Amino acid sequence: MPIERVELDLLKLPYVHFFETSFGRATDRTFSLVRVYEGGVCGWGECVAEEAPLYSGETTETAWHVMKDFLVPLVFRKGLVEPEDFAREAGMFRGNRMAKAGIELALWDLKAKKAALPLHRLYGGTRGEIEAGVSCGIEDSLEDLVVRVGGYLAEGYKRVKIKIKPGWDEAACAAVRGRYPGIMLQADANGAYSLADIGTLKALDAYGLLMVEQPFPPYDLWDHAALQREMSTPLCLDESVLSLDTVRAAVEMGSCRVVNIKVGRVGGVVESRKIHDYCQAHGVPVWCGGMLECGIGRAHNLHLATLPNFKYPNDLSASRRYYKEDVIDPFIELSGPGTIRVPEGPGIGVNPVEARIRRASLRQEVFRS
Ligand code: OSB
Ligand code: MG
Repeated sequence: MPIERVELDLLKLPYVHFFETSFGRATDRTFSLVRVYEGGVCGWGECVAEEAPLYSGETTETAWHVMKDFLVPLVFRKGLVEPEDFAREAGMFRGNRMAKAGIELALWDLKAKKAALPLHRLYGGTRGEIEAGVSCGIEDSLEDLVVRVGGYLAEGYKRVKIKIKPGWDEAACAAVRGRYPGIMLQADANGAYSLADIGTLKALDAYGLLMVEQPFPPYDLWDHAALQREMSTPLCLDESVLSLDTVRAAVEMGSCRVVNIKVGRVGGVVESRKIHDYCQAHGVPVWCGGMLECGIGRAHNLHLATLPNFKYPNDLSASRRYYKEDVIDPFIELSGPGTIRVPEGPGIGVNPVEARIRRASLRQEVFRS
């Protein structure tokens, strides 16, 4: 049957603790939820576009506009229900990948619920538990950072990523590495450097980092390749990876040795799986990045991260690391030291809580076929 109704919700949720990157400090997150209905079954998606076009060119408002005025009408006009059909047809529109992913994810959840299977079974996932890492923002002082990292380690996280920017890089790595010598540690610059900073970046080789993520801006594949030739630490690309084509260029050019997959950034699960398979065939490990999603987007990420070439710990943490009132029941929690069990119920396998969504909602719109 065709999709009979689509609902969009714009939510604002306060963080448990502010999150600061090279883009600035945020104390809450605005994002949208997508619901698609077919014959009384509801599929859920999350659109990870942020309020400001800092991480990506999309924003909550551009994504809303593209979903409302182009993607939802496309679903109705062509009677699209299968996520693969939607991905192919939505390809007629350029860019706007986070908007596309929001709808595609909802269609995946719907498909799995209709088949009464957890999503990871549709994807061909090969594990029931994923490795959970934690992403730590820039703090007011190095001591604050060390204390915060210590708290996460005490909760059981086995891999820590710290955000870096010019002026908060070597000292931050030295402080954390000095206090916790044996941990899996990595750094993420969100594109804050240029080739002129090569000395600072090369100095990070001394800290035994698992990888350095996205030192240069997104379109600088060439300079990433030049830096990777000079550094022994593997580079990982996040913002640069928008599609299978950009991954092929990056891998062939030697711009990175590791790839961060975010389903929103690449426009959906169909594209994520293509990237995953290409990387697997070329000996490039991947891991699942995060956008500080609420439980709905994070549950989607958990299922994706069950694929076999997700070889590093992921930016997937427990609900409480992000939000006091996550919008799902039960909350996502660590199931063992540094691991999260993947839900086994149908679809995403977590239950959205309507009352909490209503409380956090800034705006809702309903579309009928
Ligand atoms: O660069 O990985 C990033 C959050 C928002 C935007 C960009 C990034 C991040 C994170 C969060 O690091 C990771 C998470 O969701 O746990
Ligand atoms: Mg990143």
